Amino acid sequence: MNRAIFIGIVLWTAITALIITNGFAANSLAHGEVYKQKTDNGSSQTIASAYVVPSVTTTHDVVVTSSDIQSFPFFDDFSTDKGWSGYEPGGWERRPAQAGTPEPGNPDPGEDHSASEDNYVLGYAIGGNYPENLPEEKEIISPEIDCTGMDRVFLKFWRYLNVESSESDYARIYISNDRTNWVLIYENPETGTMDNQWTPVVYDISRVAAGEKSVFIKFTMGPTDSTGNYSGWNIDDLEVTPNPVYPAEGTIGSEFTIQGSGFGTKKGKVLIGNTSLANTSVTVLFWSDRLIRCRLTKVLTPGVYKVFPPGIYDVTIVPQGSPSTIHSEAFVVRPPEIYSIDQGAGTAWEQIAVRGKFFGTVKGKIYLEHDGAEGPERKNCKVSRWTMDSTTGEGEIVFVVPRMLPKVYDVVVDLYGVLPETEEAGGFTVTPPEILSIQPSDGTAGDGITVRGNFFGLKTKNGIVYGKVHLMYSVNGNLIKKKCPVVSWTTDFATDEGEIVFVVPPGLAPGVYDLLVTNGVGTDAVLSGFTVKAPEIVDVLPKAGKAGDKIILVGNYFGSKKGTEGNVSLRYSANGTVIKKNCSVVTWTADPATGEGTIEFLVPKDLPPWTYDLTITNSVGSDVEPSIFTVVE
Ligand SMILES: [Ca+2]
Ligand SMILES: [Ca+2]
Ligand SMILES: [Ca+2]
Repeated sequence: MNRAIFIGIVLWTAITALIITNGFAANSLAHGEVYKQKTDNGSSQTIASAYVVPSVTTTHDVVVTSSDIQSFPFFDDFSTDKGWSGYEPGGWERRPAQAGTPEPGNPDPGEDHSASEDNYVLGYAIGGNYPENLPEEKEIISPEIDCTGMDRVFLKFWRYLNVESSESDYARIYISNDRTNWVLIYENPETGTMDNQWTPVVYDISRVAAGEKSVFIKFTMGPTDSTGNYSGWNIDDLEVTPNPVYPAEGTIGSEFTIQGSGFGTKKGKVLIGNTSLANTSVTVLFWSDRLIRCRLTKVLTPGVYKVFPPGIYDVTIVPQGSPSTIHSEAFVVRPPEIYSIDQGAGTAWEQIAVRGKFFGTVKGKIYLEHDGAEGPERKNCKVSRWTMDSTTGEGEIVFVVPRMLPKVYDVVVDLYGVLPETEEAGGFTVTPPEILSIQPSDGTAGDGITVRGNFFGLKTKNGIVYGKVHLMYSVNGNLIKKKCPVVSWTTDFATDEGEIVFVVPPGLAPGVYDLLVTNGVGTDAVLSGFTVKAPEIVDVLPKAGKAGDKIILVGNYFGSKKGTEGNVSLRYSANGTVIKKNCSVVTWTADPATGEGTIEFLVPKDLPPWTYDLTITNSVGSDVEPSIFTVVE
């Protein structure tokens, strides 16, 4: 491509000369001289013209952009300034795409068309709306483009345009050979224009541009009326090219158009081929004398497709009854590109979305892979969604995380098995559960305990229970795990936040335990995370009563149910005499959040009047309050 663009610093070092440095060369220019730079094909091009220098000797940092003639084909992704004129702050701008506010119409996009680091686009009021009451057309004009020797010329670009009906506001495109007389090639229609994605457009501008030494493109915004200001033009990846195919890149399932004339009215064939793939016909969706629409597919047998490996292809048009036309290197088959993985981490059976381009319209394979001792190890992931927009190439794959070891994995997209794979290194981390809180962190048998955290995933899959909660303790150096009944196990897969409610099992001695949460991937443990408590008596009301009276016992860690081991008894022992009677329990309740409990019991019959010890027992242990209750007659 014989194109040379210069951005550098101009140093005013003398009254009538300037020096341009760009890291490669330093040239001193006198007034009236031009700075030329050798291009890839060896020819010289004008990079900058010296002009009358004011009589100052100060140093200025100035960005100089070329004002030379742009060679053909012309391509601009707006990452550098190629010499468009008409910029003004808040009007026509070249800067990173910036999402705007929604109303009315769709806001400006937050990203440029092809994923690039600079994110630059050409747009009107980038990140905002065009103003109301613009009195005239606001213009941005391309550099001069030399189309000498081209008998067909196409203007192609990606558009994100929002503009009110042309009864109110205007967006137009013009072409010129002299920058004075302009030919209108586009005006927004009477229905409002509301792009909500980057949209490819192509115009055959041959009638103005074919064979011409000077071609200029002009976009305009306005005039606008007094109400309804939309977000206006956003333009990216603009080309002036003889290639009639557009978009000129894609993959299996991509649709493209071919513009021209003399195709005939009867449907012919379109072939794709190169040195590695013999000419192969693709699906023709529409055929007219001036426009053909195709899809890059060839069905070999139902469900089996011809593979077009990534590469540059010739496109051959075969009309019925007239000679074929070959457009050399007119279409590029692209490998898949991964832009983002919606969650960088997750646990078994989560659905993860991968966004990108050129995934194809037929389901391929996606793997999680890492370097094992014997080389790469990978697991094929179940695919629940595999889509691609056949025009823009934008796509989404949703896969299910397999049960695999917690690790950082590469995400590998494999289209049709035979094409080169696309990999996002370290793109996904398979993650075991993470416990963030245990509420409450102590309790007794039967209490419901809530564990909150991340990556709990699913409790049960295909009838197999993977989700488990244990309390663990050590006896003589041996770790013993007691399984806890799980009441509920929930995960919000959008955020990976989850909640588990388990019940403290019976049969554990009072003490401090480690809490373990396990799922299909692994286990998280909170050491000393939970304390099992025996009941504690706080008070007895009233402290005296006769047989049959209802007495209230207040305390902690009674447990929410009496169960088979729950017991309240009155006891007296002195001089070898032991009197002990179990009391009939009327109610046994506990607040699991606070551990506070209340028991109502009846004073037993046949107890001699005396002052007794009171004992409460549950499956964890007992508490005794000496000489607290007096039986009276
Ligand atoms: Ca761009
Ligand atoms: Ca308006
Ligand atoms: Ca805008």
